[in-house]
Amino acid sequence: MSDGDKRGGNEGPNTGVVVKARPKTRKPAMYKVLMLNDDYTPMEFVVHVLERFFQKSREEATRIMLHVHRRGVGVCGLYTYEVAETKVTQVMDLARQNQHPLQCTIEKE
Ligand code: TYC
Repeated sequence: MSDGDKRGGNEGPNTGVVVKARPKTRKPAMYKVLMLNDDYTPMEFVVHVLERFFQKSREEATRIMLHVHRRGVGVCGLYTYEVAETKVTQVMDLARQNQHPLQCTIEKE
């Protein structure tokens, strides 16, 4: 038997313990969807948009809309990039169809 060859023990590199491989993963980057104030879009339309595309209750939607109205900008939600992009497109499409100048943007968290 060679020097490093210790048979019969239960220590060393081959003790039958299985350790699952745990490849490193990364949390996806998150993006805020921001709503911008303007002087023309009706308040009710903004509340509707927040309910329809951001799953807000009427109370929460109203709170966010009033925040944007008073402060100029507000957060609608936090999403992965593709979801955030889709929300912005949906909001801007509906606003345009209704001839409202409502603007929405994305900001990295
Ligand atoms: N400022 C608009 C008004 O007085 C209401 C409004 C709120 C518009 C939020 C856009 O993102 C907005 N009719």
